Amino acid sequence: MDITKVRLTVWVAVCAVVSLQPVPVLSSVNGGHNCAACTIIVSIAEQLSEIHNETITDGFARLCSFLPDDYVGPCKVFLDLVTPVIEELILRDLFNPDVACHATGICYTEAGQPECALYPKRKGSISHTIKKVFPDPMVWKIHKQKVRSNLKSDICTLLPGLKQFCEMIEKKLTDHLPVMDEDSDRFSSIETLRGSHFRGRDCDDFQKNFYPGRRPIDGDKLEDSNCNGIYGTDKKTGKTYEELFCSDTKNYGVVILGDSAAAHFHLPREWFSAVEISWKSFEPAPMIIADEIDWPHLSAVTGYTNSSLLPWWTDSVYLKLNELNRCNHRDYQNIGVNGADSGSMNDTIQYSMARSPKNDYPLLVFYSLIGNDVCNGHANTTHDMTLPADMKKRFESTLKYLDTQLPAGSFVIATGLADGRFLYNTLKDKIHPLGDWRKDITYPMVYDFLDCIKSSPCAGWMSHDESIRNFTSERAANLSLAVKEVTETFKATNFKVHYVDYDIEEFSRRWVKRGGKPEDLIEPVDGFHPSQIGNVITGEYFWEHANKFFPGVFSKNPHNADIKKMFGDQGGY
Ligand SMILES: *[C@@H]1O[C@H](CO)[C@@H](O)[C@H](O)[C@H]1NC(C)=O
Ligand SMILES: *[C@@H]1O[C@H](CO)[C@@H](O)[C@H](O)[C@H]1NC(C)=O
Ligand SMILES: *[C@@H]1O[C@H](CO)[C@@H](O)[C@H](O)[C@H]1NC(C)=O
Ligand SMILES: *[C@@H]1O[C@H](CO)[C@@H](O)[C@H](O)[C@H]1NC(C)=O
Ligand SMILES: *[C@@H]1O[C@H](CO)[C@@H](O)[C@H](O)[C@H]1NC(C)=O
Ligand SMILES: *[C@@H]1O[C@H](CO)[C@@H](O)[C@H](O)[C@H]1NC(C)=O
Ligand SMILES: [Ca+2]
Ligand SMILES: [Ca+2]
Ligand SMILES: [Ca+2]
Repeated sequence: MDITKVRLTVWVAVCAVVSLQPVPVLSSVNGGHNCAACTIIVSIAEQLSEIHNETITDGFARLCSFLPDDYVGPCKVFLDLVTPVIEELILRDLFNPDVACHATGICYTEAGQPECALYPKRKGSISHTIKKVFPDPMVWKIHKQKVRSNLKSDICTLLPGLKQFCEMIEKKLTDHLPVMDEDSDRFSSIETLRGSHFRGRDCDDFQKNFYPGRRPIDGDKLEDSNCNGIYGTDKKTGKTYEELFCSDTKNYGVVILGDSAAAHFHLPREWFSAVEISWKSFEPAPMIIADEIDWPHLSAVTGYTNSSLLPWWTDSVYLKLNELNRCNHRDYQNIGVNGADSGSMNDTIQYSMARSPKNDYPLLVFYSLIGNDVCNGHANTTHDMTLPADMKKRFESTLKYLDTQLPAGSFVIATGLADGRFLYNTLKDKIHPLGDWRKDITYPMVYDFLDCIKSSPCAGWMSHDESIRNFTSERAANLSLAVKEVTETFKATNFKVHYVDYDIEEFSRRWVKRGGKPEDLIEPVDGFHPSQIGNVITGEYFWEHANKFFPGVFSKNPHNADIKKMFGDQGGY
């Protein structure tokens, strides 16, 4: 599964028009992600113009001016395309974002498809409204063609000098390995592009046998070969510090093999709310894009830092392991990929994990694919879901591979799928960030619109039809059972394996008990992924189960205080 198959459309929405990501190919209809992007951008611009008492053209200019320099160009191109149409519609009091995006030809209605709209239709069908305003089809056809061909061209080619950069990213992103990795040991010395946000930072990017998680070379007498910040020799005893401080307690690294939830997909809500949007909200955009819109450094399993960019703090299995034993510093890998399911995990993604069974410390591995096996597929939602027998075979195949890669004495915890009915049940009356200004857009409206253009990240759960949601959950439960059965029968040489439910209802009970609200657990923009606090609660739950299943394994290092005194922050991250 590569970046071109990412189904998380609200992201695509923004990126397709204003970013340098390759434009993803989706099985969408009626304009798909370009239509979603147009509708979102026109909505925000129009709301901005009302908030600031200015014309919609000025609202657009304001929106474009918020974007980082690289994005202003494409934004202006888009602006030039749509403003004449919007001005005409406003003049006739027929403007709304749906009508505007249909009138420009960015949204359209394919044969046999329904006419898609985010807002309630005011005066009959959109196409009828448009015919009234633009009765001359020839002139109009030319304009529409211009719009479509402009949107079809790769955004990368619109921006001078970016073409090679885009090609490099596109090529590397498909194997889920760090783009910047001089010594090809699968660890990077930069943060983004699958660097240290995803895997512990390479402390020497010119030595292939220096990387996080390895057993120290010659006790790290002179240099830090495992990047945990501990090296050198104690003059008094003549012993290396690795031996003094790290040999009484077992060292463990942590890995998650998973999907966008594992990688912590997150779109800033400030980008979608006309009330909150500002120049400042787009400052981190280049980083966010270069991280594939994922925030693994704040995630449930591999998070290691707090960020002022998200509400709430970070806690994770990695932080717990590191708190117990500071020798585990930097030994984490997030092998989470947007859109991953059991098939792509087994076919490709699993191979991007880095571990030497001989040279490295054992691992605690999480296998967590919580939805794409029932979410992928739009043409025939129910027909395209993974079958339990396939889930079993693929998961078994992944475990077999892990048995060849994991150092002896490792542990694996596999989770089931989520029960995504929690999403609709929790958000059905709530206002989406796009509706912040007028309190007019609810989550079901967004879900239905995305479903209509066949760009929903999960048509089965983000549906107004309860029987479809029920069917999706029933299949998800069957797939969870398949995973559980494999964990009960699989014979591994190098690890022990256990199953745990991915129990959102339980996460919700825990958070509500601490004074929170169930909706806090869901990403506000996509209405689909676990939020920052959702990740914290998930991490706590995972850690609790790791200790329950494997009691006494993860133990406290008595030398933590000495390590801190001697090596400070151990080189940080
Ligand atoms: C909005 O601007 C117009 C003219 O630019 C002015 O007449 C009107 O009073 C303004 N409204 C508000 C609410 O500021
Ligand atoms: C993050 O913030 C929380 C709450 O303020 C704090 O307890 C924790 O130590 C911080 N974690 C890190 C890694 O800085
Ligand atoms: C698992 O992936 C391998 C390639 O990595 C492939 O040969 C095999 O058929 C896959 N197994 C299943 C059950 O899909
Ligand atoms: C979806 O696939 C199932 C199973 O093949 C079939 O029975 C059903 O008619 C299909 N539905 C649509 C809308 O194509
Ligand atoms: C969906 O499942 C719930 C809970 O099991 C049940 O109460 C409800 O009646 C079901 N609805 C439909 C339409 O099947
Ligand atoms: C789930 O499994 C049960 C038992 O095998 C089966 O009867 C049911 O049809 C399955 N449901 C779905 C949605 O796959
Ligand atoms: Ca490297
Ligand atoms: Ca290295
Ligand atoms: Ca070391």
